Amino acid sequence: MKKLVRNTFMLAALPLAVTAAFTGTAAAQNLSPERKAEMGKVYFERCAGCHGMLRKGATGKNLEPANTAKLGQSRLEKVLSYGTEGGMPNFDDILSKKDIADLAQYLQMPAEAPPEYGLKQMKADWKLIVPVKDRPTKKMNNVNIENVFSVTLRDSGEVALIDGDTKKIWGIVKTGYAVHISRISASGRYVHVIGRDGRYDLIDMWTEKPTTVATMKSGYEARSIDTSKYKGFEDKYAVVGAYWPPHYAVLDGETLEPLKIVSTRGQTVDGEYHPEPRVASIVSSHDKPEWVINIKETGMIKLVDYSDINNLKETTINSAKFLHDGGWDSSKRYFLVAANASNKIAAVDTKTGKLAALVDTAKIPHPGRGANINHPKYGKVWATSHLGADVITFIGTDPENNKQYAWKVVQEVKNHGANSLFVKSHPKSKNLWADAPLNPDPKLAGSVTVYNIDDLGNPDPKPEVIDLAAAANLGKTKGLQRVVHGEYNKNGDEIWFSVWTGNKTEPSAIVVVDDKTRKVKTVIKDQRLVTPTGKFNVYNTQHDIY
Ligand code: DHE
Repeated sequence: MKKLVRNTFMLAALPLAVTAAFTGTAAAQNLSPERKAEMGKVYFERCAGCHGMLRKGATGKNLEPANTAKLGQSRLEKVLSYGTEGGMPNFDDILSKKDIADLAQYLQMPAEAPPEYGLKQMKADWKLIVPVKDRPTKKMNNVNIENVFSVTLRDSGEVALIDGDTKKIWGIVKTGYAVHISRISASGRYVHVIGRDGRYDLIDMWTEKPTTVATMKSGYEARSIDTSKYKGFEDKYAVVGAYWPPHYAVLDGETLEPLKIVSTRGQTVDGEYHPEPRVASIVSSHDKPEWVINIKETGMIKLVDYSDINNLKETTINSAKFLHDGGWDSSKRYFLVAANASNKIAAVDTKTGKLAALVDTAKIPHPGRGANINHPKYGKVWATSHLGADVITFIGTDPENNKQYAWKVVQEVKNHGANSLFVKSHPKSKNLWADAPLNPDPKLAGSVTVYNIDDLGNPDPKPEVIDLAAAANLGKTKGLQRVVHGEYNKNGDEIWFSVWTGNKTEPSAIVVVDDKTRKVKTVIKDQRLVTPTGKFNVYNTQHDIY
């Protein structure tokens, strides 16, 4: 086993306790215990996010043996290799034929539950590296930190903090495996980052170089974090949502000391018990001491009042199953979240604490945080693109001034492909951008669509499709060059896209596009930029500008 641990590239990322669960006792069929453990790790890293640790399905289908056995070995191998139009990505560029065949076998075996993880263990794993009293009392660098981008270096387990003014890497910080998102403290001083493996790091930007001042472990798998942003609570608390075990934890915002865990297990909106209701997106209100916490499998949206964490109040709002990602409308009163495998967007009114609407959309909406624009015909709208359809959808968000359009799909325009993940705009921009990084067609995966917002009022708005992978000029790579996640700079006059090769041995890049001319301004290439994916501009993330 030791030899195996050294030889398998992903093993370091996964806690031993999870490894043990993957090597459990279920019938190993034709896989040796070592191979089964390896496939368990591939499943954890590549599949569990969409299909669940227990394989009960969410964004992806249910993969319990009753279903996978029906598909059979050969069909499973095809789906794993080439993906599907329903949003399942292809893996033939990153997994060998043998891995794909063995993973197909693994999927026909029963799933096993990883271990639990409670407050005692969480406290024991927490590390305060630099106590608050030993941190600088003023900013000790000349970097314009409001325009820094925290960039996920997915496969090296790091984030790069890039100076948005000079486009130079200010620092690279070791983190958990495949950091999913970065969020910024209310003060703008700290970057909070959460690894897919549940490791949570707090990075101080007042030091000469970005410095990790605290780290904790939120569970074995996680995707979401935020901080307390309401007046009087700035930087006081942080909250982290875990996929496994399914819970959220409230932490001290400046030290990450774990204070409280709340389980999310329970009934779905249909009244059925679910053992793995994972915490998807979390967002912090600016107008109340409240987090919006979206529970994927149950379809429940929790409004969690953090003003008295010993007597925590939760308002539970029924929406639709498979909640995933979302963002505020431009007024920051309504939170719009994709119930992605239900093909719906739920809009929550955080002022009244009630569901404002459940809006039917095209297949598998995937907004990231979405994009807020002033539509020439429909007024204030919020946009999402889709994993399962080649469209961008606009939903009216202004019930006060445009009641007839509020919470309705007012328009759908074409995206250059399905398998899109993110749309983006900025209040100062006239452009709306969308990617399609998980498209199996290399040309589509490497391109972005951009609409002029003023043109959206015309009967047949014409987008421009730009091949940014070609502009990055990385040459031929084995992995697909997926252009992913647009993020604006603080001024809203540049948009940055990652060119993600999905393979840590190959070069990747960040392409900086001039928003007005739509021409490439700079291509940031550096051998330290390993598989960049998400990018989070400090100012825009701190103030929820998108
Ligand atoms: Fe994400 C956001 C979950 C795959 C890049 N992703 C989110 C959020 C969730 C989520 C719940 C919202 C967090 C929030 O706002 O609090 N993502 C998942 C998955 O479960 C899934 C489908 C599969 C997995 O195994 O993780 C998945 N995500 C991916 C990727 O493969 C991406 C493209 C590359 C990567 O780095 O892993 C990816 N997800 C992102 C990014 C965001 C995100 C960049 C933040 C978008 C934003 O603008 O806020």
